[in-house]
Amino acid sequence: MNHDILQTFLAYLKAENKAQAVTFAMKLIEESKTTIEELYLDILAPSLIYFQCEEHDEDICIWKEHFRTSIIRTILESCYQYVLKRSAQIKPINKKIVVLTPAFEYHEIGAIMNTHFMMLEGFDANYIGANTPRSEILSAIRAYKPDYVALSVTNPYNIVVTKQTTDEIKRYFPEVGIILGGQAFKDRNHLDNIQFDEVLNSLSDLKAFSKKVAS
Ligand code: B12
Repeated sequence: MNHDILQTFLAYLKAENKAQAVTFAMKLIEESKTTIEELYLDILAPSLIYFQCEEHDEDICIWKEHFRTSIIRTILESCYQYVLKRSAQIKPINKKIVVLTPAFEYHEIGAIMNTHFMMLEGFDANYIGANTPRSEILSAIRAYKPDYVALSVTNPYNIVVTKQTTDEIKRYFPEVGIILGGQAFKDRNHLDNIQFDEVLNSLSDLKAFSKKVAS
């Protein structure tokens, strides 16, 4: 990834210039200067993960973080049509995945990105939302009949609700596989006592999983 590209993008974000940031990112895709994977992992993710507020006033920091996230979300939604186009050209893996974040978990950018990555690997994947109550997850499984449910968890406080959610999924739908991903599982101790089938923490993990499932 060209360092100047990241710096230009960060400058638009720093100036809170949503129009220029979105236009710049979409041009990179339209002109094939980056792939979707590079855009997400080398530009969008670091622009959030390494965001540091220069203000001393915490209130200002919070709206800046919200605004930055909303810019990134707009770019992700704008990329969806390019994800569809590319995924139409690859061999489908006939497996459905429902992606979500469990109740109380508001961090959703990683979940949206990975839904797109799953589509680009050939999965029939859909992101159904953040902060999803347990009853709604069970209802989505009943209606949509996925092969897998993928839960993205960032905040370690949400490990307890993740355990309750995965216990319920396995109790009522033992045939549905559970995929876990997100910052909370970087600490493997957080997996203790949770029922799951796969933990995927990177695009290479996801690629290895798709190979395994497709074969
Ligand atoms: C944006 C943001 C928010 C936004 C989220 C908005 C949104 N719509 O998503 C808002 C403002 C809501 C928010 C709120 C809070 N946040 Co916040 N937030 C962030 C921030 C700046 C970026 C997160 C992000 O989007 N990263 C970019 C994505 C792409 O990275 P990612 O999620 O890790 O995903 C990658 C991988 O983990 C993986 N992955 C993720 N999910 C999945 C799923 C699957 C299936 C797979 C295969 C892979 C995968 O793939 C991605 C690409 O590599 C981080 C800073 C940081 N260092 O991450 C803090 C951070 C996560 N937040 C934090 C905190 C503490 C909070 C609050 C508690 C703050 C508060 N006091 O209110 C609340 C909690 C809200 C809640 N109940 O969930 C802490 C968490 C610390 C911790 N480990 O406990 C962080 C780390 C900030 C910090 N340094 O303290 N936050």
